[in-house]
Amino acid sequence: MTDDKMVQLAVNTIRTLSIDAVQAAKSGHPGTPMALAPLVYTIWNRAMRFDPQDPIWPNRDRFVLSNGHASMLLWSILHLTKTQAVDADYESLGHPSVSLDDIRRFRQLDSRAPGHPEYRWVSGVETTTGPLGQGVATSVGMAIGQKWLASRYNKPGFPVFDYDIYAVCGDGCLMEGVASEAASLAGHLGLDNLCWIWDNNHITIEGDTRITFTEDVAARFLAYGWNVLRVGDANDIDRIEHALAVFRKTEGRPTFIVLDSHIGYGSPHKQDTPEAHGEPLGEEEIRLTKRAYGWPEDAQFLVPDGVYDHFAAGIGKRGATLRKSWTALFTDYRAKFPELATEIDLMQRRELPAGWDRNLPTFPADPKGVAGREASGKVLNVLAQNVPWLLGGSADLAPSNKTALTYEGAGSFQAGTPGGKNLHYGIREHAMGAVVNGLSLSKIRAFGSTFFIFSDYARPAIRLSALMELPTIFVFTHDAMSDGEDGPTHQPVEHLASLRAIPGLVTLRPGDANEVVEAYRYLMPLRHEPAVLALSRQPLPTLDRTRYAPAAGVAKGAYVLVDAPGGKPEVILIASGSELILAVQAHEKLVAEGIRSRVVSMPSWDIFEHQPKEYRDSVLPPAVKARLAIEQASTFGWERYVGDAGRVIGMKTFGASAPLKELQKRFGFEPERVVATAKELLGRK
Ligand SMILES: Cc1ncc(C[n+]2csc(CCOP(=O)(O)OP(=O)(O)O)c2C)c(N)n1
Ligand SMILES: [Mg+2]
Repeated sequence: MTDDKMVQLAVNTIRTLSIDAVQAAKSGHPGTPMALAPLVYTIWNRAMRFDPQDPIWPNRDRFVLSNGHASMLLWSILHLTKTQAVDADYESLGHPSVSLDDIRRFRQLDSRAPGHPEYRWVSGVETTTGPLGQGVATSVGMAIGQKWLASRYNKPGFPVFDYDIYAVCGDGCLMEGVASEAASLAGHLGLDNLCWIWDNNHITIEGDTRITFTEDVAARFLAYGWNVLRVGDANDIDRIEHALAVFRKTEGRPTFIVLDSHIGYGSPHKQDTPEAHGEPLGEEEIRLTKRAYGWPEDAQFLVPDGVYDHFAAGIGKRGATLRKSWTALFTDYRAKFPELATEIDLMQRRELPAGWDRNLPTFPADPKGVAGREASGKVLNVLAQNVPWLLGGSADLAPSNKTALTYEGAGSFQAGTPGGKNLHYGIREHAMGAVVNGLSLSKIRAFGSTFFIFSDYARPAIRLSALMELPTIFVFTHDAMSDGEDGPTHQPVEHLASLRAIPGLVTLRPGDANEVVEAYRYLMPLRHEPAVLALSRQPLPTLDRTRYAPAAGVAKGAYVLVDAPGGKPEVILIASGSELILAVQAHEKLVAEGIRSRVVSMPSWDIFEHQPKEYRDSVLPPAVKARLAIEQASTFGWERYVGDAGRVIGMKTFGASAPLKELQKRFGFEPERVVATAKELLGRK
């Protein structure tokens, strides 16, 4: 068989596996895999530096399928290249990541060929995609990550990190705002290790893109500062290969390849129609399409002789050679730069260096106190010096969020200074969320920051962090009504409830400066959970920990801060963040009146829920029904802790524009109201 014929056979294997899997599942997206099989073939078999034997080799090129609905492209290529499975501890499992049986069971429970690419579930998937635009935006984080890693770890003669990032996207991805934010940032940063390939097929679900998407996309990317290339025929493998080669030679700017394609390529009745996008072709159409490919019409899930060998001789051989020479290089590197090599090892396993928490501040008791954001800034500056690969920044609010790393040598990440640890995301919260994910996928400990209210603008990416089990960090300040005069557009209400509702996300709202320290101490060692910090803008009194329980209780999510004299509380006040001091003040008054009150500091529902029942019952004894929660946020969900007999002082409306003191009065966040409500609960006047 000539080489050309073999290539066609390999490409058509990707196509027909995709067609058959979607048909068997009676759901899925056949048209885009049919069109993009030659692209994926070319990237993987001709360009990518990836070893299927070791899909987590640190210097591998990354492949992102941002149009995640075309997941059969990934399942086909992972299967045909015999990419191996690894487990959550990064150990190789000795079997393929995606078997032919998984593909036969596409979209079925427990199959390693799920509906959309899922990081952690399928080895070889670099990031979870499906929400359009997220994949390409995340790829920008990966590209920033590679630049930073190269800057810190590469040494003359030791290009330990020199990988590239390829991301494929559709019309949908490029209509989404998150992709525009990310493309703008990538252009600004001149990320020449990043290549996006746009599947320009003019088709989305509702029809031709003439009805929605008529701008000059290429001109837009030129304006962003990208190098823009065009391949006019998605079946022209040589042209695709050439464009990819141009990308690798391009310096100082990212590359955008416009690839003109035909959705459902080869299907006599469905090519170029939206019907090819998201439904099985149907048995008769499949026969006709296979005939058009010169494929046996009745064969299903067929991998013809020679196809596996063809990939083994391409990406398999190239990848193995590259990885072996990298491993040898890294052995020499380890001998010459043992400390840096150890950092790389630790990072790969998401572990922390020894002494990561040394010099963390302790804040002395102080009635005037310290703002949550101030304490956070101090902690971040210590941690970033202890953990070289902790880096991040804000969406243009660093002076307010107090996230700037100000110590000598921290530096600013820019095109010319890729070793800087201060990232400037610009006013691009959604892309920031995705970039933080991309950095975390690169094993960097990354954080992003903005006002808590604008967490909404990053929420889809935060949700993906949790779904991917990434240890990202989001530092959100101005967590309640404290920026008073800015008014209700800037005052978060439902945000805590909405973030607490994301499975696996740890949301923390510390009540004083020492709780901020303990919050970081808790979240830093996390390896598989993202964390959100909700921090105050205004100073919060620093509690006297000789009178009150130690702030280390934060690690349990909630703890008894101060109890009724002699224990046996009759009423429990539960508070987080800025309302903790309110609970303490009310408690003192109640105790002075002979009422046995207890204050529970509850910075994190999520962490508390993971404690054993005995602990939870010791903090919130089931017998004590008089419970009052106080939080400057939506009351939504607090019933679970205060119960039917309890009450919540919280927000049922939006806030208002006024000085904080007046807002506290208007919305009832005053000790007198807490005292009165507690007494009501106890039936006392
Ligand atoms: C954020 C988001 N919105 C909507 C969808 C639903 N959706 C999936 S594919 C698709 C159309 C995408 O069109 P295009 O990217 O051109 O893909 P093609 O059909 O060309 O493969 C839509 C609307 C989604 N997955 N993510
Ligand atoms: Mg399209």
